[in-house]
Amino acid sequence: MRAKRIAKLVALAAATLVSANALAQDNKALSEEEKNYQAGGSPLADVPMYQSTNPKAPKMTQAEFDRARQIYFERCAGCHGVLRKGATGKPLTPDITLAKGTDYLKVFIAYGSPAGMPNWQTSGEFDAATVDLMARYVQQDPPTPPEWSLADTKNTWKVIVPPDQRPKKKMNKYNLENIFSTTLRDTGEVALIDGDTKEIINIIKTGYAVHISRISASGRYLFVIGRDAKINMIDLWMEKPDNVAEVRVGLEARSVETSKFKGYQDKLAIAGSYWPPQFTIMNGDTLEPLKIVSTRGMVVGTQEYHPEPRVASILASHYKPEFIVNVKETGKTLMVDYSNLNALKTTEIGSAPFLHDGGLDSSKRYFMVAANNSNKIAAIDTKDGKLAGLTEVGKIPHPGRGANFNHPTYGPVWSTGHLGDETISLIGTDPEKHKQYAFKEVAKLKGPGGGALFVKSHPKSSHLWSDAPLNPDPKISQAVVVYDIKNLDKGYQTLPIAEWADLPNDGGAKRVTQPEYNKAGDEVWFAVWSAKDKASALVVVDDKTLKLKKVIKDPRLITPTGHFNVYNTQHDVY
Ligand code: DHE
Repeated sequence: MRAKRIAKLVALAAATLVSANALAQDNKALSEEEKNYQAGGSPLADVPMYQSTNPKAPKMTQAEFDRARQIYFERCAGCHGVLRKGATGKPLTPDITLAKGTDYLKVFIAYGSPAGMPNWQTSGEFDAATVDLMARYVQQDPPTPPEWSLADTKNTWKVIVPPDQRPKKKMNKYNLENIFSTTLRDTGEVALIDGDTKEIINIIKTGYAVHISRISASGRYLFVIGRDAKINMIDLWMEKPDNVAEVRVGLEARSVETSKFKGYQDKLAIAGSYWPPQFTIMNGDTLEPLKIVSTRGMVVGTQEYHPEPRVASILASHYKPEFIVNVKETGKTLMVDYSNLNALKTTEIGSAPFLHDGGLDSSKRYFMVAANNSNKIAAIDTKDGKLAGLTEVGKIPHPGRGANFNHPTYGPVWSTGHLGDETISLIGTDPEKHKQYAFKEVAKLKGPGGGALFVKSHPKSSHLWSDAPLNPDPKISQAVVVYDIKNLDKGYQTLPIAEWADLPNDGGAKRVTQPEYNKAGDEVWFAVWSAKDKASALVVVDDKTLKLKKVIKDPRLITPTGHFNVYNTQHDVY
C-alpha cells in the first residue's frame, strides 16, 4: 500500500516537473514578469492574526505559523487572496489543500505549474525548509485580518493644518501645474519636483510603499496613497508644500481620487481598499471619513459570492457627480453618485473579472479599464452609465491610464501594453465618426517583449511611448520604446534611458518605469528604478528630438517608480 502511494507520488512529482520545466522553457519570461508584479509584498504581513487549530492539518508551532503567514502575505496573497479563496490565482482553502497533502503541495510550490504558479524553489527564492513550511501552512485554516470601521478610520485621522489656518492664496513661486509628484516606493515618501527647474521642492513622508498620486479638481491639493491605506493630503499653496491631513482607510489599498464634477470641485475624496474590501468617501479638504461602502458580493457571470473583491482603479467622472469605482474580483464597475451620501445611488456595470487599471479616452466620456487576467478591456460610458464595449486584447493588459492619440486610419484610439506579451493594443474610441471601430481592438503594434506596464502620449505630441520594466532581459527593462504615430508601420525606436542616467555600476536593476509628460507636452519623464540600497534617477527626454534633456540625481531619490504631473493628472491628459 505504502509502496504504491510512494510510486504514485513519484509519478505525480515527475509529471508536475515535466510540465513545470516545459513552462520554464516556453514561458519563463512570463512567469518571472508576473511574479515580479504580483508578489510585491503586503502590509498585512505585519498585522497580528489568530491561528486556529485544525486537527486535520499538519502540526505547526506558533512561530512557524507566524513566519509562514508573513511569507504568505509578502509573496502569495497578491494572487491567491487574503482569505486564500482565490483571486487571479487558484483558491488554497483547506478543503482543497488537505486533500492534496504536504508532499504534493511541496512539489507544486517548488516547481510551479503551467497555470502560472512560480517555481519558488528552483528559482532560488525559497529553500527546501521554506517550501515545507508553506506546504504545511496552506493546509491550516486561513487567518482573517481584522475589519476596519468608521471608528478605526477616525482613530487614524489627523488634520495637521486645519482649513482656516491654511494659506488664502498661493504662497510660493512654483508653477504648480508643472510640478511632478514622484513615488519613492520603499522609503514611503513622495518627491515634489519643479518641472521647470527640475529641482526637488520637498520630500514628504507618506504611507508605506506609496502607490499613486492624484490631484484635486482645482489643482491645489495632492492626494497620495500608500499600500498601507494611508492617505496624505498635501497643500501645494504652502510656501513649502507639505502634508495638511492624513487618514488610514483600511489595512491595504492602492487607489485615491477626488470629486471633479462642476460644483463639487475639491469637495470630496475617495479611496478604495484591498483589505477590507471597501471604499471610503471623505471630506475633500480635511479627509474626515464620511461613508464606507463594502464591495463584497457576487462575481459577474457566475454570480458566485466573493468574500474579498479588492477595489482597484477609481476615477472621478467629468459628466456627473460620480466616482467610477472598479471592483477587481467581481468584475464590476460601480458608478457611485456622491451628490447625496445619505441616499447613495450606485449604478453597477458588470464586464469581466479582474478589473485593474485604466483611464479615460480623449473625449473623457469613456473609461477604458483593463480586466487584466481576463485579457479584456471594458469601455464604460460615463455619460449614459452603461457598458459601451468589451474587447479581447493581448495577454494581461496593463495600461496605467493608457495613451490616447489620433490614428491615421481608425481615428481616436486608446492604447494599452501588456505584461504577458509584446504587443500594444489600439482600441477605437469614437462611436460617432468611426462607429465600425468603436471599442474594438483595431490594431496591434509589436513591442520588444512582455513586462510592459505603462504607455503614454500627449495631445501635442506625435509619439507613443511604452516601457517594459518587468521584462527579465535588462536590455529591454532598462530602455523604452517610442513609436511615431504618423508612421506606425515603421516600428519602434529604442532609447537606452538607464544608460543615459549614467548611474554607478552598483548592480542595481535600473528598471525604466512610467513615461509621463510635462504640462507643455514637449518633455517625457522616466524613473530609473533600482533597489533601496542602489542608485536611482529620473531621466527627462526631449519629445521632439528624442534626445536626453536632463538627468535628475539626488541621494534622496530612493526607489522612484510612478510620477504624476499636476496638470496632466488633474485634467486626465494622457
Ligand atoms: Fe500598481 C496604479 C495595483 C504593483 C506602479 N496599481 C495601480 C492601480 C492599481 C494598482 C489598482 C490603479 C490605481 C488607480 O488608478 O486608481 N500595483 C497594483 C497591485 O495590486 C500590484 C500588482 C501589486 C502590489 O503589490 O501592489 C501593483 N504598481 C505595482 C508595482 O510594482 C509598480 C510598478 C511600482 C510601485 O510603485 O509599486 C506599480 N501602479 C503603479 C503606478 C500606477 C499604478 C505608477 C499609476 C499609473 C497611472 O498612470 O496612473
